[in-house]
Amino acid sequence: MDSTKPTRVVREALERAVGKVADSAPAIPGAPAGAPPALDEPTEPREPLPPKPDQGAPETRTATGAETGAPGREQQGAFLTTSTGTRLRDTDHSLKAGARGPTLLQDHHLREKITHFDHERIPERVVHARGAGVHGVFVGYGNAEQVCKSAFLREGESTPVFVRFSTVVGSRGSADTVRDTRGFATKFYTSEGNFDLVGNNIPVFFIQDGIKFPDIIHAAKPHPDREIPQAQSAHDTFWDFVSLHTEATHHVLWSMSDRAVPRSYRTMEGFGVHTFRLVNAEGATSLVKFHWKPRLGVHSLAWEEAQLLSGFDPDFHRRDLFDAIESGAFPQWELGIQVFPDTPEQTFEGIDLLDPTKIVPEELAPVQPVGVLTLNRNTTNYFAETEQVAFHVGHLVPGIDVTDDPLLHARLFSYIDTQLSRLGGPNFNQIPVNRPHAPVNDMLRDGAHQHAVHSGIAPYKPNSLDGGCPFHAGADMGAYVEVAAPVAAAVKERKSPASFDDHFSQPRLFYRSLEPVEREHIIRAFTFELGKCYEQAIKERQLQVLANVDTELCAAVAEGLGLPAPEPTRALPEVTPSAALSQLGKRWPTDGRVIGIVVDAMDPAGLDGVPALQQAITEAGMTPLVIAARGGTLPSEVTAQRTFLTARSVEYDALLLAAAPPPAPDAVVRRAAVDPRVVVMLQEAYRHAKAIGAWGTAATALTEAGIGLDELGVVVGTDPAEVFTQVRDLLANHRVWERFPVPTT
Ligand code: HDE
Repeated sequence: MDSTKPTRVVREALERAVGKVADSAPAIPGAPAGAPPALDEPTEPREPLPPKPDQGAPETRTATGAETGAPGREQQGAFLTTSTGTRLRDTDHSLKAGARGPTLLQDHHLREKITHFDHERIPERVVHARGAGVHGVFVGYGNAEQVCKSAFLREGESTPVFVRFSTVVGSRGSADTVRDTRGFATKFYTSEGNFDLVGNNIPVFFIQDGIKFPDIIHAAKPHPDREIPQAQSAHDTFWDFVSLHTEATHHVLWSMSDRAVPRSYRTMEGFGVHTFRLVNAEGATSLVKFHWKPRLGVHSLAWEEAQLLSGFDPDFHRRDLFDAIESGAFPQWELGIQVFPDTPEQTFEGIDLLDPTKIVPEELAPVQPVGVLTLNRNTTNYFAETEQVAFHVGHLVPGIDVTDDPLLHARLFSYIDTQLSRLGGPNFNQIPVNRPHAPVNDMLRDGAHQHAVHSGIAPYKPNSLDGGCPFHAGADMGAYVEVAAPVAAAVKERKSPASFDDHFSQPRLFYRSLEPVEREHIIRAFTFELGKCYEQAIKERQLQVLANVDTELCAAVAEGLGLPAPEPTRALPEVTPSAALSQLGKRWPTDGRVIGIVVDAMDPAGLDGVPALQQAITEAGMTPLVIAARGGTLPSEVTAQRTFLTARSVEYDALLLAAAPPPAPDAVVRRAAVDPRVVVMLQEAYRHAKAIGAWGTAATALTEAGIGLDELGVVVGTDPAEVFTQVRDLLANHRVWERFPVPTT
């Protein structure tokens, strides 16, 4: 298959689709409204303010997919009304029998307002409850035609998409940066109907058969008696289950790796996990695995950073995504496929393609890019879009079919079923964010929240009363036709194939493919999580699992736990490491990174060079945030975005010091040369292996923090622009990796 990069046609389609937002991007993203508010409450009636330039809503379609151009039920008009459009004079006081009298049942406005409020919440997703959604566009490269006939993959074809990223275990209000798998669900509104690719940022899953899903989720969720801990796998029930259920081991290794604490949604890979079956125009089939490859590379947080962020900024990932889009740093991923011949045994190089706990190393089957996704519009309303979006692995289009992966089959049932209770009925596909852009003519009728006013009297087939409409389409007219895949003669039984029995060789492959520093992070993650368990039997059982993965890993975790390391109970296989699994060793674009600049509000001379530095950072596609002892406008017209009270190093990818500010009046420790919060920021940034730059007298702050001026990743100079250039260069490696301690063996 030809894997050429985007052609001119693709670039043009992309520019058409993304251009409009880029033009109006503000310098510092994150302001809450489209216009700054007046100091006093406005009194003149006016139309509602439009959304901010980075925001968009689902395209205006009817419930049957036709383009309308008409506004939906948005806020409109200058005056407050009831839900049926009657203007209101007062929404601040209930109707009472006198100012000090009882409230009257007659007050229909009060009752409508409170009743609606009482029902504002819908059940959160049973898994993946916490998420962030944005709009974008997908442009096909055209090179997938040999294997897939889907229209959205054609050269230059531009398809609107909605993507929802999520954590799995936590409740809707939990923190973004917990150690967890991330969901990466994409709805393509293609001309042939909606295609949902409902994937994760980890390429394998805990279970091989969907019937085990309630078990793994019940084990990972908080303990049912006290409902603790929230959004964590570091507790007894999780480790109890996975230590007994060894098919989870591969996913567990990924969960204990840096992959489970992404730096950003923008720096995550995505995976379809299951093997899918593609069909080309001639009807030939191939088996494939889907991959999303981020243009910015795959990067993670340091574990301590992730923990601190859970407190300092629980919205870190969604804020990062929205701010990057608002500032015009649109994240991009290439959609890639690994292609395997569709053979009767459905294996590739001895790997069972129906086993969702296995990957196929990229060295054996390269990932071939077939199109590019650009996320370019934030939502206008979280509930209407992100909360109500309903994904379903059964939303397929011609050219894409499922395989007999038993995990996928349970999902084919589950996703429609869950929407019924979450979205209150069977008409969830009529909600604006779920509406297809292809015409809908489905003969499904009535039900709660029916939006369509269907005409005709014969919603059944065959009929003559509606002229026989709607008619079946043939495959040549774009109909979805399931592949006539053979099913091997079999008996009915509750059983997995013998090829699903190997639970240890791929976890070992993953561990052995990583660099020493990445392996050290896995060791620490296991030690942390098992260290949080109360039951020694569970720790010992999990150590036995680790012994069967890797002796060094097991020994290091056992040492951390203060327990003896067990011997493996089976031979450890030879594995060929896959370099593609490591995050290290490459250099990446730095778009959308955040640079903190520490200044001294009392030192006008030191502030002189800051505006030019801010401009250089912005021009480099990054966001500069000035940190000072107090907020507001400082000398040299510099505005402080953060103060020592609100800032913490975890928010920044790199720190620049324009000054070594003395303790501010609100510092607890006053007898020091440098404000203690600046010292903490520097020490944390250093510990998290971040680049740090300083010029002039600011270098004294480094000394105060115990950081040597000649240490790796510390840039000391005289010219701010020159220091920034070197720091930016370091950022292309993501971190100063050499600073992390590594295992000695
Ligand atoms: Fe899901 N999963 N899942 N899942 N899943 C849901 O659907 C389920 C699985 C994934 O942003 C639910 O609408 C079962 C694998 C994502 O809205 C629910 C099984 C993968 C999202 C559900 C799996 C995923 C979900 C919850 C085992 C990676 C978030 C609410 C057979 C390939 C989608 C909802 C969004 C959501 C069931 C396994 C990914 C309950 C039964 C494997 C990204 O239907």
